Amino acid sequence: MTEEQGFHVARQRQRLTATVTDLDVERQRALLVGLIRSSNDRRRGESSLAELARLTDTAGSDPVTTHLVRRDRPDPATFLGKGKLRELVMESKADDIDVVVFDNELSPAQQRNLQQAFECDVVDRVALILDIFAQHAHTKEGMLQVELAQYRYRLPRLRGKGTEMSRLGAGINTRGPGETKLETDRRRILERVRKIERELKHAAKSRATRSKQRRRTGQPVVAIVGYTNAGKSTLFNRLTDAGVLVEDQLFATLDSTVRTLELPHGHTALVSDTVGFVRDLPHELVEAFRSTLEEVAEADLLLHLVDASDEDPDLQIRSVRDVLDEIGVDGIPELIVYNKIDVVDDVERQRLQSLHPDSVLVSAAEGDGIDDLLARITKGLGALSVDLTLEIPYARGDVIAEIHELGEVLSQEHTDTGTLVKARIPSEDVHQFRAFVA
Ligand SMILES: Nc1nc2c(ncn2[C@@H]2O[C@H](COP(=O)(O)OP(=O)(O)OP(=O)(O)O)[C@@H](O)[C@H]2O)c(=O)[nH]1
Ligand SMILES: [Mg+2]
Repeated sequence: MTEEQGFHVARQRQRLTATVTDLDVERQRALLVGLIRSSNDRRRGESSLAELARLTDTAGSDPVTTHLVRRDRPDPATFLGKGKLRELVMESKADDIDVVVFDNELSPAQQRNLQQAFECDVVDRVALILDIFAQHAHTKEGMLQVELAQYRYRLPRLRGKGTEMSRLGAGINTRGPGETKLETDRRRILERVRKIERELKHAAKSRATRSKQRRRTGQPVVAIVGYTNAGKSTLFNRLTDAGVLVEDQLFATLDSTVRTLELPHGHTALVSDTVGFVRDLPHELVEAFRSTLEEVAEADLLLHLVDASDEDPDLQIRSVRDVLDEIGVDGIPELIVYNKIDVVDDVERQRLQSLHPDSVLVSAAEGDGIDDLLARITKGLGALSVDLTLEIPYARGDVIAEIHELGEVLSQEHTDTGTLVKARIPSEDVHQFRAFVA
């Protein structure tokens, strides 16, 4: 080995050790706080805190203790009020806490005051979710969308941060736009925001072109939507052999993937897997991901996947519908699909089915109910028709006759090579004409 090679090996080894040590120190100890207005809200508050603990864990910190605080309304300055704050500060010192995570949204002033009192990082649910998105974004568009959401969230919080922002950190709320970037003045940041918005607009345009091209093939589009961790990617893989990432983590999927779905009797559709939703999904993220989410708005059928083993599946359904409303998804047929029925008993299965009599029960992991689901998708799409442009050779008068029989001819034009026909054809018959798509 030459001296230079030896140097490289040594350097690489050094780098590896550095990475392992970084991982060791990266897991921060977190104290979690949720606020409820009355004792009636206790169950909802507890389940929300349990979800906050999963989010904290996904973000790379250990939820050490959780506190549900009852208060008529948040204190404008400290959120918790003096007494409760003093108590929790003492507890955080005793437990060696590195970060305090609030389940409720904090105002910029509250966050600053709390940070001073706890003498450590204080973040809210929105910042936590933004952080997870920052860690999980892989495509250029995904990263830009997260960066934009982070700027929109942080801009009002920049005031008075000064030196605090310049220290290096490895925890929640320090990823994403580099701290040095955040130290530059608001004008520079706003310039960056505008640049990202332009780039995203550009990306949205090519996405629109792609989806138009797909549409021209006449295949109906099925979008899998649902709460995060419901098993959307598992179902997507089960339906298409796509091999997308499945993890027992929140927001494992951020970028949407589209594949062909083979249905019974030779029919096909396009199916897409996409980002999951969560209750109180930060508005900044919904805005930034609008163009990704708009693909859902163009689907012909929504498979709304619900984790049947969750303690409150109906809350998941409501949260997902709230986000769908926010992005303007309206009037698309929706099929409720309960997943993970392999871990649910008969009584619960019956309860769930009675809540939504038209629902389908499946286990994406085990394969139960998938045939039934495919049949229901076919039925759901059967009622639709699509507009296609077909080029039919002059020798195939039989095909023109078939189009008249099954669908509706919108216009036709004679060219050198054959008849160019614009036709409206029921989705279930489209496969017969695929060879003639112009
Ligand atoms: N028991 C059981 N577990 C399942 C089933 N389907 C998925 N899971 C598990 O649920 C977890 C989440 O699955 P994913 O497919 O990543 O869920 P997702 O909805 O795509 O999640 P995000 O992309 O993070 O929003 C994984 O640990 C899966 O193994 C199922 O039918 N039964
Ligand atoms: Mg996924």
